[in-house]
Amino acid sequence: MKLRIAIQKQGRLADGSTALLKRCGIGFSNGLGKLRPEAEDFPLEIFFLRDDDIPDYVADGVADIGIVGENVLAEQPKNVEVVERLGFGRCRLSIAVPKGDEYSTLASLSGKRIATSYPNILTKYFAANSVEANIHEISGSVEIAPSIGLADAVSDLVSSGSTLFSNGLREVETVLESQAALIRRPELSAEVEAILDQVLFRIRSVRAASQNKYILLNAPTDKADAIAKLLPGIKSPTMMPLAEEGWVSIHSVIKQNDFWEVVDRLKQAGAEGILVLSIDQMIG
Ligand code: PRT
Ligand code: ZN
Repeated sequence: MKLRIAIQKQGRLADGSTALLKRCGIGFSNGLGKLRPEAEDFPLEIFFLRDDDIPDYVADGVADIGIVGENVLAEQPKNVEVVERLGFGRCRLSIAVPKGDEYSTLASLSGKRIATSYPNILTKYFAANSVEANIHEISGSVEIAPSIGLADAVSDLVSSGSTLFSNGLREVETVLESQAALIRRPELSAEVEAILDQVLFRIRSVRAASQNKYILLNAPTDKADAIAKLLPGIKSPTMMPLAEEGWVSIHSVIKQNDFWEVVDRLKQAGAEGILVLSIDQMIG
């Protein structure tokens, strides 16, 4: 029995999805144009698909789990559950207007034509804000719609913002934040469910590791307690005397997000020789 996972064949989620599986120790050969490779050392079968097809394949039971952008799920809800958000493929669905156009609130778009590939999300968003606009669905190159006179505004996915900028558009509203998510079919056999648990355990360890750093530093013994208090570690930090009299070595794990702020405070408190290391896996 194998767990069948659907991931994007080519595109913005493809590398992140295969990299995540590899970091989980699930290797597979991607070459030879094989559409359904099997993992080498794990009971997993992989389907490479277009991202838009992934929720359907999972809902229909062709695959058991899949990796897809939350934006795709929000546009077309399917009978799948989000098990875990994966932290890559981050983007937002925004509304943008031509740079020179006036804009104050969403009501500025009342009666205007908005071009988008996300008509369902947009329709709901405008309805929720009691603004009536003309949602015009187009499947690609949304950003050129205003310049060719097809729309007054657009709603498209944005990550760096450079596509909007180079098309003379200005981002004015965020409709939805999105990232890649692991989805599953609600009903799975007990055997497949057990394999999924193993995959999830590995994914969570990898994710925890990438959100944390291992920090080592030297502190004068008389300042060690004050310095240790600055380390919001998982548990209280490890302290070990150094060969050099009057100094201790302190080890701890800190959150990636807190990192620069904590390092600044540690230096001010008298820490020296600060080393920060990435963590490969973090087993809770
Ligand atoms: O062939 P297939 O159907 O599988 O791929 P696709 O072309 O439909 O999707 P793809 O690979 O472009 O995107 C897959 C998923 O990546 C999306 O569903 C999102 O969840 C996520 N994602 C993250 C993005 C972006 N960032 C993104 N920037 N998807 C698209 N874009 C596009 C956006 O539409 C615009 O054209 O990138 C452009 C804007 O980028 P910036 O950096 O200039 O702002
Ligand atoms: Zn697609």
